[in-house]
Formats: sequence, C-alpha cells, structure tokens
Amino acid sequence: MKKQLLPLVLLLFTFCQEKAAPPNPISPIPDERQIAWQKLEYYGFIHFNMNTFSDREWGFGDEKPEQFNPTALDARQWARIASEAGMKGLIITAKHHDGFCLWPSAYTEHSVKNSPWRDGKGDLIREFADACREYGLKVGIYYSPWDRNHPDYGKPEYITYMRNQLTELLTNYGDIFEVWFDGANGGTGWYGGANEERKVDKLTYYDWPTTHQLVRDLQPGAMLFSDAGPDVRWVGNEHGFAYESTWSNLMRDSVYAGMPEYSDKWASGQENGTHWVPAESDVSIRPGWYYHAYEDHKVKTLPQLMEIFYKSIGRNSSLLINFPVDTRGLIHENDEKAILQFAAKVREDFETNLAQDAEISASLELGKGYEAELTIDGDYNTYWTVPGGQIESQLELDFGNEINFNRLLLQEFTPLGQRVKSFSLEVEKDGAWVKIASGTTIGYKRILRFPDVNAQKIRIRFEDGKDIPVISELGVYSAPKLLLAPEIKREKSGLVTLVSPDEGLEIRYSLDGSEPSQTYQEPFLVEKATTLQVLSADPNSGQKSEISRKDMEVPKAKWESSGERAIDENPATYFTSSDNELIVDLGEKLTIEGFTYLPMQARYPSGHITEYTFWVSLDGKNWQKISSGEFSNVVNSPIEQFIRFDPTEAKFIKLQALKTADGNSATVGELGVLTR
Ligand code: FUL
Repeated sequence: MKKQLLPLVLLLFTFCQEKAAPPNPISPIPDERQIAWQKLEYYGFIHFNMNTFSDREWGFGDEKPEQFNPTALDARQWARIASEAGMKGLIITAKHHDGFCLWPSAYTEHSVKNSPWRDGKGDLIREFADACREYGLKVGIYYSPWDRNHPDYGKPEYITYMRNQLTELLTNYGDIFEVWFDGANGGTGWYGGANEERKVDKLTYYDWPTTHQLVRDLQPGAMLFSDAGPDVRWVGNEHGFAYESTWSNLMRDSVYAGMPEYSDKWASGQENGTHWVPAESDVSIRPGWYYHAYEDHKVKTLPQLMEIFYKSIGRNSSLLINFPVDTRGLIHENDEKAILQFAAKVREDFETNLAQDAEISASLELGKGYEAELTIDGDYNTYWTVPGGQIESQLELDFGNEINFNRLLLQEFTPLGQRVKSFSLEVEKDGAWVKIASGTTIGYKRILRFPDVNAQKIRIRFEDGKDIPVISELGVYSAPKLLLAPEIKREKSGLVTLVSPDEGLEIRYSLDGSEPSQTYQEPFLVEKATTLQVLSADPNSGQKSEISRKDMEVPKAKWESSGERAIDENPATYFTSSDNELIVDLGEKLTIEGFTYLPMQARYPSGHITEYTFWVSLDGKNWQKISSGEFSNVVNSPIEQFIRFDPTEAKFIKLQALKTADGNSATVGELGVLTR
C-alpha cells in the first residue's frame, strides 16, 4: 500500500467500526416522566391563599371566604417574573391546610365562589394556568391532604372529598407537570365547628396507592411529589439545601409522607435505594411561605440565593423557590428584584463553558460512540463511558494555554442509573498533578466550587462508583466574583468583623469618612462613635463593589442589664420583659442625643412596642422622662427605629413600653443610643 493511503484507510476503518453495545443500566433507573422532569431543574412555588389575608402560616380552618379579597390580583405578573427568572414552571397552593379552595369546587362552599374577589365568579386556578401557558411555563398543583376546615377530616368520607377535588383539578386545567402532596398533616383544627384534635394514621388513612393511581389516570405525565415520592421526594429541610452526597435512589418502601425520622434518615437518598425518587429542594424567598408585610425587609439576599443554587441544583436536586404573593395578589417588588438578580448571576456564572474549547482525552474509552468528546458536545443524550469493570478512570483536558476557573460541573447519564461515589479534580502544576477539589455523588448535575485556579491542564478522576462512570456533560467555568459590599458584624465588645460575600475578594475599609483603602485582615475594635465605610474589590479584574456605610455608635462593652439579649449586638436574639421595661447601665456617663429600638426579628413576632417612653438617669434612682411617642408601622415593618432628642447626660437609660401591638409582654431585639 502506498504510504499516503494509510491515513485514509485508517480513517475509513474507524468510520466503519460498529458502535459498541451501551453499558447495562444499573437499577434503579428513572422512567420517561422523571427524565423529562429532571431537565426542568428550576421552577417556582406560589403560596397565595387564605393565609395571605389572615396573616398566618397555617390557618385554623375557621376563616371566612369573605376574607379572601386581593385588590389587584394578576397571575400574569407572577408568570412574567417566573419566566424572566428562567423558571420552567409554577406550582400553586390550590388548597392549603386551612381548606380554602382557589377554584370554585363543586364539593365545598369554602372557596373563591363565596369570596368578594371577582364577585365570587373568579377561578384562580384557571387564571393561573392560562397565565403560565401564555409565558411557556408548566403548571403544577399543591394540594394539602390535611384540611382543618372540613367536617369529615379523619373519616373515610373525606378521602372521597379529596379525590373528587383532585379530579376537578386534574381534569379541568390542562396538563399538570407536578402534583405536590404536603407531608404536614393531622392535628388540631376547626373541622366544621368541632374544634378538636384529629390524628390520622399517615401511612394508611389516605390510601395513597389509590389516590396516586387516580392522578396517573388523569394526568399520566404528572410527577407525584411527597416525602416518599413516588416520583420526586422532599429534600428534608426548608432551606433549599441538598446534601454533599445526594442519591436519587431511595428505599421508597420504607418511607411514608410525614414520618418523623424522614429528614435525618432518608432525605439524602441511599446508595442502595430500591427506587428512583430524585430530590426536590423547596425554599421560600422570605422566611415565611406566606406573605407578611413584616418580612418585606427579609427577602433573601443574592449571596443567600446563590448558596441555595449551588447546594440544590449543584447537588443533584431540583430547585423550587417560593414567592409569597402579597395581599394585592402580586409578587412584591423586593422579591421580584431579588429573583431577577439571582437569575442574572446564575447566567453570568455559567456563561462560557471553557471545556468546550479544550482538547479532551480519556484514560479509557468503551469504543466508538462513547468518546471523551461527547462530554463537551452540549448534548445530554450522548456520553463517555469505559469498558465494563473499569471503574477507576479519568478524563484529561488541555486548554491550550493557562486559563483561570473556579467551577466544575459534571452530569451523569442518569437513564443508565446513578453510579459515581467519589471523584476528584486535579490540575497540572510544574509537571505534577495536584488535587484541588473532590466530590462524592454526581447524579443529574453536580457543581463544585473552589477558589480561583490557573492551569492549562486538568484531569477528573473517577475514583469509586457503583459501576463504571457514564458521563454526559462536563463544564469548567470562571464565575465572576459576587461583587457586593461585605457584611458588617459587631460584637458587644466593639469588635468589628467584615464578612466577604465571595471567596478571593479583598475587603477594604475606612473609619474617617474617606474612600475605603485600608485592607481588612482581621476583626478590629471600634471604640468611638464613627462612620465605617467598606467595599469589596476583585484583585484579578480590579473591579470594586459599591461602598456600604454604617454609622457606628459607642460600643456596648461596659453596658449591663438584666435584658442582656437586648444589648448583645446580635439582632437574632431578643429580650422579653415581664414588666414592660428595659433598664441599661451604660457603665459611664454619656451625652446622648437619641436612642434606637430594633424590634424582635424572630420568625413569629410578639410584643412589638408601639407606644413608648424613654427615660435617663445619672444614679439609676432618679429618672427623667426624655421622650415619649409611637413606633408606627413597626408590626408590618420591624426595622430599626431611630428616635432623636436634645443632647442629655445619662449613665442609665430606660425604655418603657406603654403599649405592645398584640398586648403581650414587650420584646426588644436590640436597644442602642445615639451620641452624634
Ligand atoms: C410545609 C407546609 O406546612 C408549609 O406551610 C408550606 O406549604 C411548605 C411548602 O410545606 O409542609
């Protein structure tokens, strides 16, 4: 053969080679419905129902339909925001524990049909479904099995009621992608006036197999959610965090919805789980699931939302973020801003997959059709794998020149089962391989975050697995830093800590009102009243965050009080005063020009002071009244209150509550003075 012909023949030979048989799936594997759902990754929750108007998280069941009266409801606004945020669907609380129905069910009077909203002619599930479809979103239904309104709850008749209602919901509103059955159920309630506690056997009462079959018959494409699946399981917490090791495999027959030990024992899935029941991480964008005006200032921050993203989607789980729609019937401006910032940051972090320009090779390859290149082709359905039995194997990438990166993304081809148990990432440094990150499970998607690293060559070692690795996609990214101002924390001693919003940033500060230029290395004492200014800077790009400014008061180091928790500089703790006053010994004579009152910040507020008197004393015995007045709107907006008065000398201060919002003993999150 002529020498020149050899490459051509080799090429032809490779071309004609048969594609090897694919590896055998390892049980359990997802069904078609689960495979389609998995790709959604990210969708939203709408908690909007009677609780929105009763200002509760769990209604008792004795609420009146007349209370349900949104003033400007617009489901299209919800759908627009969800779609702009990149969500693929929305799930709405059609009926929560209090039993009120957002659609005019034929089986109860406790619904929108007896409310003033749209003169009783409204059907919110219809408006919701129409709006979702207009914006290309899938439609999901949350239905609480527990019903604190229904007289028959606990009896067999209620199960018939529940199935009748599900039939309405699953036949009249088009395709439903997920049906969400809450695990919280059974307890006290109004129950048609009985007003008692009703316990049910969570395992048997609902006869779940029959109810599930009903859903299957009416909506064959719908995923069934509950603690126990059968299709998708609860992640076991309401923070939106999956686990370092998260299996889609679950010992499903050992689990039932609402079982007390679920979170600790089952929620992370099991390597040897018998069924494919992937995790869904649910979390609210505010502390509560329902809207409370007093949480308007507590919408999750961008760093918090990014943490949720990396600990849910980045850990083999889908992400369900909740919007507590407000009493107008709209997603609040603060929530909209937060979710859109989050979506923009996720897009920014994953804008360019640097692996796609790399040269990739594998230590082993099963053969034609399973090449390493298939992990960077952007197609989930093609994958790299190795010959049977060769669990330990690796992929190597050469970027051609040194690049900077801080994220590794891996996806297993889950239709063949979840396999990988441990892997690591190494970079080549001066001719040697250095490990910089590692992980355990991968599943549908796994993202590792690590400090910036520069390298030309990397390798991913698959070290252990249930069987050979089958990898669909691989991504390497250089996520820009979260360039936000650092968080300022202060202790009672006056010690200030600056918390960086991201790794690898430089923190700068100033204490004299000038542009922050001093580099922050460790916590420092601020002993006088002054203004602290801080910023974060990215040493690589030279970019800086906005400056955040905080007026610091004299430290509370010398302060003493029986209400220690009100002067500990920790806004999360609070003091409850049985005699409705709080006295503080300042430890020295100060000239003060005002005081500050931070209402308690706990989840369920109580004892917010609405009318006060403020006193000063030099000896702790003779008191002088300095100021008296009202903290207006403190219930709806429990932010720090600033009260100013003419300068006066004080060694002791006393805040007296003349009235609290709910008549309970006064509470104080934090008390402070103003000396400037
Ligand atoms: C929980 C419920 O009790 C909450 O109110 C909320 O609906 C959340 C999503 O699930 O179990």
